Amino acid sequence: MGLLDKLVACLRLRRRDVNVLCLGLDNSGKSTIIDRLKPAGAQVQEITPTIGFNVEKFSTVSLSFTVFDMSGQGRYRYLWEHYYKDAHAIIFVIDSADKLRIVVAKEELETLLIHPDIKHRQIPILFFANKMDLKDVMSSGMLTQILRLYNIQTKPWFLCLCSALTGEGLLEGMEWLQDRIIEEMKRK
Ligand code: G3D
Repeated sequence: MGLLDKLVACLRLRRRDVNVLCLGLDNSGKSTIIDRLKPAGAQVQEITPTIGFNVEKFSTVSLSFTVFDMSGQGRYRYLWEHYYKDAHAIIFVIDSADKLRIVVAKEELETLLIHPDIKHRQIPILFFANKMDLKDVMSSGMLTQILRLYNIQTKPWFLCLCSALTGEGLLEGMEWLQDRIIEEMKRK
């Protein structure tokens, strides 16, 4: 048990359980990101492509995350919507180097945003613009334009540049997401 865990136990604070959906096209880096977010000992060396979905669990001081790593392969994307209702937050991963399929990512995002279980909720969406370690990636301005993120006015969202390979940006994004989830819980 780490120091913070002991402190939480001493203060008898209970971590709140939250469900987070990790969405995005196949090959965008969802599994690699989730693997990076897990405690060091739990990291797996070989990451197999997600068939259907995987479930991963990890905790921070105040939240206990269950992350649904949803397969981005076209034939499995229909599964996503079954998990919208119980989700407290969404992580949408973008391959910032994939200029060909960014339009497909935009269409998937649009479908997500108009879904009845998402449309009227203030569910936070963290966009991880992944693979920033590569050359010739799309900038945050470009991604905001192409994905029309400025049209998302009823939900808190954040476009976070990151690299699952180096770990850069992941913590910043997760801190933002955690704060929004806690804010939303307090609001209810
Ligand atoms: P998915 O779960 O969204 O399908 P994966 O994607 O996590 O399986 O990653 C797909 C490929 O992208 C993997 O390469 C992985 O190593 C690579 N990748 C993930 N994140 C990054 C990143 O930030 N930078 C770079 N350069 N590559 C990344 P392979 O070769 O195993 O297919």
